[in-house]
Amino acid sequence: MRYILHIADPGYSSWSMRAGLILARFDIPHDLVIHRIYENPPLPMQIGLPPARTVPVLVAPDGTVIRDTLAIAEELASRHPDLPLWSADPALRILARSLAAEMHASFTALRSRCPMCLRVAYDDVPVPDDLAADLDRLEVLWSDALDRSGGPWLAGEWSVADAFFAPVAARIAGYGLPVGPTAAAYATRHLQDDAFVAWRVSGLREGADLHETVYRQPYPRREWPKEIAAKR
Ligand SMILES: N[C@@H](CCC(=O)N[C@@H](CS)C(=O)NCC(=O)O)C(=O)O
Repeated sequence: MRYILHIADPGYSSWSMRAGLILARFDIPHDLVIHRIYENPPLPMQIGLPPARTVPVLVAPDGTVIRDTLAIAEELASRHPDLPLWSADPALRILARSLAAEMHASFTALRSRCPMCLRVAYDDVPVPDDLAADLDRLEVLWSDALDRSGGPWLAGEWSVADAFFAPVAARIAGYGLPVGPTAAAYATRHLQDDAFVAWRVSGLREGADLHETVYRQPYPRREWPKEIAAKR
């Protein structure tokens, strides 16, 4: 019995990546259906599961359709109580849920100014005040979580909270964003994680080079980093 996860361009769709990493990291049997965000027919028609409008969309083995990454994570946790999707420890579970919820609802400057792109990395990216504020908040959240849990992931073992911040690590890497030593080490952990690396490989292979069109950036390009150096 397998799940079907509808995603879009894995090199660019950060919400797809979050859901895909959760399924991959917890070895939940699934197949991917890959759509193209900026091709016709429009994405909702490609998905073909109205009223689903965005990706990811998960179809459970019993045919139930689940929309929105947070709802997908919660439903997977309900259907697989044996798996520590949110951590098995009650206090760390609350921590993981709080972190994922804040990521889901916030960080608008980071998300709009630095769209995820797993194909190229940039130098000399400006950091206006709203982006700097988002980076400051990351430092606070990540340091607090790693202190409480003892690491190496936000809630100790890898959890949904880490899935939600994996595309943030990709943005820090791709845009060379200035972070301190704790955030740099945590983001590097993502870059070197097998599931992250496998997702990035599919992102390099699948679909058009959107960074040459809709996501084109005016900054000089550099090689994708293997690790992130602290810049604060
Ligand atoms: N709140 C949604 C956001 C999903 C989302 O915005 N997905 C993007 C791809 S990363 C999308 O489908 N964009 C197409 C569109 O907005 O038309 C979630 O958590 O799943």
